[in-house]
Parts: sequence; C-alpha cells; structure tokens
Amino acid sequence: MLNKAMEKSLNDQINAEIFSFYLYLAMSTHFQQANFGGFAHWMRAQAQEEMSHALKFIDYVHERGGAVTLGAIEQPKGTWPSVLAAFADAQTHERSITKRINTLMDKAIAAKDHATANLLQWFVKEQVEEEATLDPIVTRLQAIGDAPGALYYLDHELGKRGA
Ligand code: OFO
Repeated sequence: MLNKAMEKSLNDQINAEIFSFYLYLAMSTHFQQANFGGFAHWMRAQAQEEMSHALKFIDYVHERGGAVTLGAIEQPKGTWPSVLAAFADAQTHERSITKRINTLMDKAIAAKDHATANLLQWFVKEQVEEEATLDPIVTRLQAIGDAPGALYYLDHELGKRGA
C-alpha cells in the first residue's frame, strides 16, 4: 500500500507527464503548421512516449492500491519563434523532469518505499536517454542557425524517428 504522501507525489507526476504530452503535442502541431513535417513527426512520437509515461505511473498507483486523481493540465505555449527555440524549450523541460524524478526518488528512499524506488529507477534511466537525445539536436540547431538547407535536412532526418 502506498503511503498518502507518496500517492500525492505520484499523482503530481502523472499531471507532469500529461503536461509533457501536451507540450510536445503543441510543438508537433506548431511544426506541422510551419511545414516542418519531420519535426512534427518527431514531436508527436515524443508526445506519445510521454503519455506512456503517464500510464506507467497510473498503472503503478493502481497496482499499489492507491487512487489516481486527474487534475487540470496547464496550457502549453502554442508557437515558437524558431525551431531552435522549440527544441531548447524541450531540453529545458526534460531537465526539469529529471529534477522531479530525482526528488521523487529521494522521497521513496526516505520512506523506505523500495517498490516505488524500483519503478523510479526505470525513469532515472529514461531521463538519461531523453536528455542524451535532445542535447545533440539542440547543439546542431545552434550550429545551423537560419540556414534553410541544413534545417530541412535535419527535418528530414528527424522525420525518420520510430515510435
Ligand atoms: Fe520526457 O520524460 Fe516523461 O516527462
């Protein structure tokens, strides 16, 4: 059985994961409207991954006999002034999610909640991957600047992302 404080923290994280879904969906629609089909595809795949994170936490809370309470989701931004600005926002967002996961892990360890710590271990590893995926994209976009050829090449490349 989850303790109440942990149940609340996990519910907050479910909200954060759904916000992540919403943020990347907003970026995807923004790119689609800007005719960057590859970036739009990449962001949609990212959004789907975020929803799977939310569902993983939801399933876990239920498995532990806890209650899921779905709250309001903050409205994400709708437009970005450049491709770099959107991916830099994604990078900043992932770094903030990493901090959240680390804080959750600290709480699970302090509460001697080994099961939750075990679940969070998966997310610790996932955050390493998420940051490692975004960092080089942001670095490339910084190098590309406004060069349209290179931008469309990267758009094409990111459009090949699998699920
Ligand atoms: Fe982007 O990893 Fe979940 O939020």
